[in-house]
Amino acid sequence: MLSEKIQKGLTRQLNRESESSQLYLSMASWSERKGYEGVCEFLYDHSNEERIHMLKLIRYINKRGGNAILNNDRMLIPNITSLSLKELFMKLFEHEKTISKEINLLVEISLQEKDYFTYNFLQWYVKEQIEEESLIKTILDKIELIREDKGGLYLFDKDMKNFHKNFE
Ligand code: OFO
Repeated sequence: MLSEKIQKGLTRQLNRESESSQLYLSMASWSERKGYEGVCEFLYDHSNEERIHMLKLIRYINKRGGNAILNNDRMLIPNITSLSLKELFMKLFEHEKTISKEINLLVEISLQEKDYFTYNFLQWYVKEQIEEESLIKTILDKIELIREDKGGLYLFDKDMKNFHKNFE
């Protein structure tokens, strides 16, 4: 059984992952409308990944006799319509750093509660967050290099189609 504290923390996290999925999805739609064919594929793909992160938590909570509750009343989708591509990825980078902090906090709680099953389960998320932060930072660095260069932007967008797969 999960302690009340762990149940609360895991539930919060599953809702954060659901919000992440929505955030990437809204950005995918934005970039599709802007004509960024590669960027939008990357973001649509990543939205699906975030949904998998959420699902893993739901299945784990239920398997441990908890109650996985989806509570989408705290959507954090920012208004992105006036953002540049760089600002969009800066927002994502900040978002991923916040998620990392939350995962770290959950790990801490699992140790306080002496819930080593949950501690072990969370190690997948710890590893994943290292990848997530690094992935978005790498993309931001590329955008920084390109700046206003239209040709560079075109090639960057083309590369983004496969970037996700190549990174792993
Ligand atoms: Fe679920 O890792 Fe990104 O947000």
